[in-house]
Amino acid sequence: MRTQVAIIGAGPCGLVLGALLAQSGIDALIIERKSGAYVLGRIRAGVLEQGTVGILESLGLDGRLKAEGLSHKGFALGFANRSLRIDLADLTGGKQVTVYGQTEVTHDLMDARAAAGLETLYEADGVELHEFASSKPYVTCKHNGMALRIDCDFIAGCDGFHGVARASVPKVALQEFERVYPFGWLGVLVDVPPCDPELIYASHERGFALCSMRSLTRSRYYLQCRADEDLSAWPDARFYDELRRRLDPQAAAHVVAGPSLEKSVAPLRSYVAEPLRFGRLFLAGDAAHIVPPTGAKGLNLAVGDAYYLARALHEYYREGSDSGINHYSARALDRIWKAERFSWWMTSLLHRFDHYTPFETRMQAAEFGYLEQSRAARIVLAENYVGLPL
Ligand code: RFL
Ligand code: PHB
Repeated sequence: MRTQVAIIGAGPCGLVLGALLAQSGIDALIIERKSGAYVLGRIRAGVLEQGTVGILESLGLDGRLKAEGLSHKGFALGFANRSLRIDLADLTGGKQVTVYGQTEVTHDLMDARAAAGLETLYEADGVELHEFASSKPYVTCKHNGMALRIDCDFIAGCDGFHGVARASVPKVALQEFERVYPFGWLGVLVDVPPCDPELIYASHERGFALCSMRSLTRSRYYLQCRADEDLSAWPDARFYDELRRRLDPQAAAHVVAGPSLEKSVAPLRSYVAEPLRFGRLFLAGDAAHIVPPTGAKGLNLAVGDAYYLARALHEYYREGSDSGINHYSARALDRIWKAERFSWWMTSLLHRFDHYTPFETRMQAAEFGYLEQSRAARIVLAENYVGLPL
């Protein structure tokens, strides 16, 4: 087989890249290890920045997003017994975020791709990347029991943190930056109305809690937990008890308990690989970087990378210029590091760290007090949360 761009991974990054390339008339084939149903079964992010919504709009993918997505103009930060509303719209000159699940974004992208007759190879086994240091890279895999070779001009590694693309790069060519946090998030998805119309990020001496949602009838709750937490130790009743203890009394009183549709533990990690280009291979999305979910940046960064990469490839194919592909890595990394900083800061402010000394705990309290007191500090938080410009 032959294509111009072989995209590894059909998560949001690979699917958005595929859609943007199709819009530029660039031929791409997506190669995904799992089935479509499996990809849609993963419950992940829920908050879209305005820039992400804009990209989906430009692809004509905003029908269901506009109808079913929830506009959020603010959220609450809880700290001990205090609560502070971050008025995003007021602090950013009218910007907001949209609550619309990653599952739904992925669904819309998959439907549009199928309707346009664009090809995705699902359940591709043993994907391998070859010769990307040369001008004739290719990808091999097994699909429906057949060995395939896909010749291409470029390979886009959009295959997530545990994918094959980054692992194919010689170690000496790659610089890695990492912080693994000593805790995880225990998440529950449940068909009950959210306890508050807006998200609540709550810092508590027992640990962090987040009240989020997917719709007006579906809630998503998280609790800070051990990184190796045993799910079987968390029947629903224990989860809701613990959640209520970590929230202010008013929010706690509004938590409606219900049977969990999904329950999982996600580890928290900050990670960046540099650079993002190796000859004719580009890394994008979680394949290139991970943020802890506290700032709601993971999905948005993945879409941002896809946007930069699509623009670079548009310049290459449509304008005959190498400039975009030469600058992709630096351009994307500049924005990635700022999102890394924000996600690390918000994680550090709101979680309980067992190794913190009383000094560091006081630093968290001082940071929160400063946010309460200073509009400038709240503006910094708000402009990062709604998303830095693309
Ligand atoms: P994805 O979504 O991981 O998609 C990568 C795709 O590549 C496929 N793949 C391969 N395909 C072919 N060959 C191989 N060898 C392959 N190896 C992997 C995978 O099957 C998959 O379909 O990466 P992408 O597209 O870059 O998108 C990134 C976002 O998914 C991610 O940043 C966020 O979901 C992160 N994240 C969260 N972000 C938030 O903002 N809020 C959250 O609540 C939140 N929860 C989460 C998360 C990430 C999690 N992971 C990665 C374990 C919860 C979890 C559990
Ligand atoms: C979610 O709804 O899953 C969610 C929302 C905000 C975050 C992280 C996760 O910061």
